[in-house]
Formats: sequence, C-alpha cells, structure tokens
Amino acid sequence: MPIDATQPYDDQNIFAKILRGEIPSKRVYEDDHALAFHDINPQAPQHILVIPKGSYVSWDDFAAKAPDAEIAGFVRAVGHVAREAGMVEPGYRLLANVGQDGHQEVPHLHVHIFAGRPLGQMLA
Ligand code: IU
Repeated sequence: MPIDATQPYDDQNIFAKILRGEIPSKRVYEDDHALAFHDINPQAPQHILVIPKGSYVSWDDFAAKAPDAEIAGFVRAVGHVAREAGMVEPGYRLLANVGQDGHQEVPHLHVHIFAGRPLGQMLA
C-alpha cells in the first residue's frame, strides 16, 4: 500500500531496520550518509536502492529538512554506487517515488537505481 509522504517518521519501518542491521540486506555500499543494497524484487538486471542514514520519510522530507552536508553526501553516494557498478556507460535510471500517487511503499526515502538493459522511454 502506498504511504502518505507527510506522515511522521516511523523508526520501525523496514529500511530503518535494515539500516540498524536488524534485518539482513545484500549491501553494496555504505558511508557516513548512505547505505546501498540490492532490491529484494528487482525490476531490472541491476536494481539497487540507496537510502540516507538520516530519518527522512520521503524525497520531499529530505529536500525540505536535511542539512546541506547530508544532501551532498547522499547525492554523491548515489553517483558513486552507479559509477562503481559500471552503469555510467551504457547508462542507468534514477527514481524516487513520493507518496500515494507516486506509489511510495516504504516510508524511508529511497532512490532506485535501474540498469543492465535498455530501459525504454520513461512512461508514467
Ligand atoms: P517504493 O518506491 O516504495 O515503491 O519501492 C519500495 C522498494 O523496496 C520495492 O522495489 C521493493 O521491492 C523494495 N523492498 C526491498 O528491497 N526490501 C524489502 O524488504 C521491502 C521492499 I518490504
């Protein structure tokens, strides 16, 4: 079920548990600002999720409230993960679903990285 992107942060959400190591994940990268792991239900040959370490419900929450250093660190981490995975050439797609109409299901900001096949024209 999609979530309300304006809801308060719930520290029992599944990605908070993954961040704390309470639930296992196939981690590919971690630094002070971000954790990256393989999506459990991949929609492309490569499908990685990158999440900030801070407690942000959605992209909107993050963009509005995160300190500049956290935003910079997170953006750089996303770029690093894609680059290290060899995705820059031939290319990849970033996606952040927000709220009900965006069909966001997990209430901790996550950026999807898709790669490994031609992804086609972006369609809503
Ligand atoms: P969404 O943007 O909130 O719709 O995407 C949630 C993603 O989280 C989706 O691709 C799931 O397959 C993925 N996921 C996961 O990797 N591990 C989990 O334990 C759960 C969801 I729950």
